[in-house]
Amino acid sequence: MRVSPRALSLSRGLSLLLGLFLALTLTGPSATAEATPVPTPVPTPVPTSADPGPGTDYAGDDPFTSARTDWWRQDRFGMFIHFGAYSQLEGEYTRPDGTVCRDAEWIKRNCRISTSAYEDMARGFNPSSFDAKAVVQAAKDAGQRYIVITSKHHDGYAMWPTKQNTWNLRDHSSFDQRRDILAELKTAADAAGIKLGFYYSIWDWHDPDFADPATFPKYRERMYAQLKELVDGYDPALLWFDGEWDADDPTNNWSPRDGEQLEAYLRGLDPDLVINNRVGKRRVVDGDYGTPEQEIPDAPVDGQLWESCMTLNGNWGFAKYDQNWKSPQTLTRNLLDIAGRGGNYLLNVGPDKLGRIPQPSVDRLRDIGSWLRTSGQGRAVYGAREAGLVAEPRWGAVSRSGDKLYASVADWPAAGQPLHLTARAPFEVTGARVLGSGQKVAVAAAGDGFDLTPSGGPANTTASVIELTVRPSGASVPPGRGTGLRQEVFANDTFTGPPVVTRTDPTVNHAWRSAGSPDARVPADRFSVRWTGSLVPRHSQTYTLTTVSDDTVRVWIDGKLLIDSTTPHTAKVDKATVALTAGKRHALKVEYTEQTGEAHMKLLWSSPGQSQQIVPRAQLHTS
Ligand code: H79
Repeated sequence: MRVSPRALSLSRGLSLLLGLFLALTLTGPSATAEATPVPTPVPTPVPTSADPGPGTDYAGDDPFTSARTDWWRQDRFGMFIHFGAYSQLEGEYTRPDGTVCRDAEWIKRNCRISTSAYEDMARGFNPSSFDAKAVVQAAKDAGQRYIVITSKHHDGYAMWPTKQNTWNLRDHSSFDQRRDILAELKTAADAAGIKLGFYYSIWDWHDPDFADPATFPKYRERMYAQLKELVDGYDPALLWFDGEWDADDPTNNWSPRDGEQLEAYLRGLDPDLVINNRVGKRRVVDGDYGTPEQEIPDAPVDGQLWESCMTLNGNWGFAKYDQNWKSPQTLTRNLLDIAGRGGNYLLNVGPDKLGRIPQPSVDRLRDIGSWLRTSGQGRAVYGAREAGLVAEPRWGAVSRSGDKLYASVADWPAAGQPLHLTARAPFEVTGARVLGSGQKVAVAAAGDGFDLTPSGGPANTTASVIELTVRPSGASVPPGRGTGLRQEVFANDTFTGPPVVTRTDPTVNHAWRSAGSPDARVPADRFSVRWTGSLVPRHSQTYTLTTVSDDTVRVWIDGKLLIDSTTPHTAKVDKATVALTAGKRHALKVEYTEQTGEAHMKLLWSSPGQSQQIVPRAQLHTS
């Protein structure tokens, strides 16, 4: 079954413009023209000497607030699927001498299986029981709202009928050649209203051209062509890169520059794509979001959206020996902790060699979904964000959605004992109830916040949700009518002489990266930028100002130097807190310098009542 190319959308106009721009600027005279040693080479324009040059700014919309990432920020919970040629071994490789070596998706490398032996093994791969509807149903039952499946893992084996080589599920397997599991999954996911994304490993153990810098451009050409096949053929909502790290055997030379070009190429193909940070070098400036793996950050992450990917047992790919399953309670509480810190949870399943999700996985997913569906408890997750107004308690997790706080209580108190919440800004509580229970919750101001004292026992043994209706009590004003800051750009890194450019800059949100700069008249290296004007907050609260900069930054509020990060650095996050007054014009000055290498400068803010975001134009004034 084939998926028809994406329908025209409003964003296509922009896409076409950007595509044209990239075609003009990225395919220079040194573009690779050599034929590739693959069966059916498809000519694809590939940027090789991508130097868009001075005046280029790669910064897109702000992922924290953009319409593009909106679904991803609301959905919170996704299914990761690790499925590939390695699944055929189900985690165990019997060596010629009869000894057994165990691993999952890394089995080729970690068990030192020769390429020919691995290829022989893959010829028997026949996931005839792969049932896209059942997979999507398992995700639905779990309450997962997006799916990310491995289209190609480190072993290089493509799970769709790629035209770039024969190392794929159609051409190198025992599987029904008429079937295309990614297309089947796309159809089933669309029918269920679930977003579909593709994992794609940059590191490739199979492609002979990967490791040698002299042949890498040929690999990259095939990689770009494969990604174009995926984007054009299956219209994924998201691309999840991996294998961007420095490594040997085979040597991985993936560079920030490679990431810069790939991200630009993909956004040219489809400006709506959500892309993880491993498209580059996993830095705060790469892609749309950070990707902690097998861990949960202990607080909201500064400067970027984030998603924790984790396994249900101890492996990503199917491993028949691994029965080390996490409990449904742990998994659900992980989701609540993550939601309360403003992150997403991408929870993995590894189908067996026939393509079936293991029953222990299905059972656990259903348990999580059952919790989410019970008594509206899912409101603590979907569309919710970090609590902001309160500190994270020891007894559970707290998230916020509109005027509600959802306190998910893992450790229910003994009868008559209070649960304490520490307030990070003044607010009133106008209502409190336990979802799925008729009991009362007494709310009393206590110490640095509130005591909540429920009248009965827990509504749920995994976590009981106390829904609080809150009203921030500090002063606040409606959105402003600012137009941005006054920006002066200097063609030197010392703010010397008259600025080359003076203009109003709507937001401080720039990614000039390695070849770009603020203006065609400003070189890519050695420039400086000063922003001046004022900042008008909407709430009287303590704000956190956060900068993401490369190479240096200083920020003053009301003449006071708050961020002083003048030792030249690569992409770095700095932050400072400052009490601001609603509606007041606070003088703001930002000084940024770029010496050599990449150039980035973003200014974000957050407060107990305001999620992290690029300081919006409406709150910035030129004077
Ligand atoms: O796809 C799943 C894993 O197979 C993959 N990412 C998730 C989503 C993954 N690959 N590696 N890791 C996770 C862990 C990191 C391994 C490394 Fe290394 C050890 C990186 C650095 C030291 C291997 C040896 C790679 C470089 C040196």
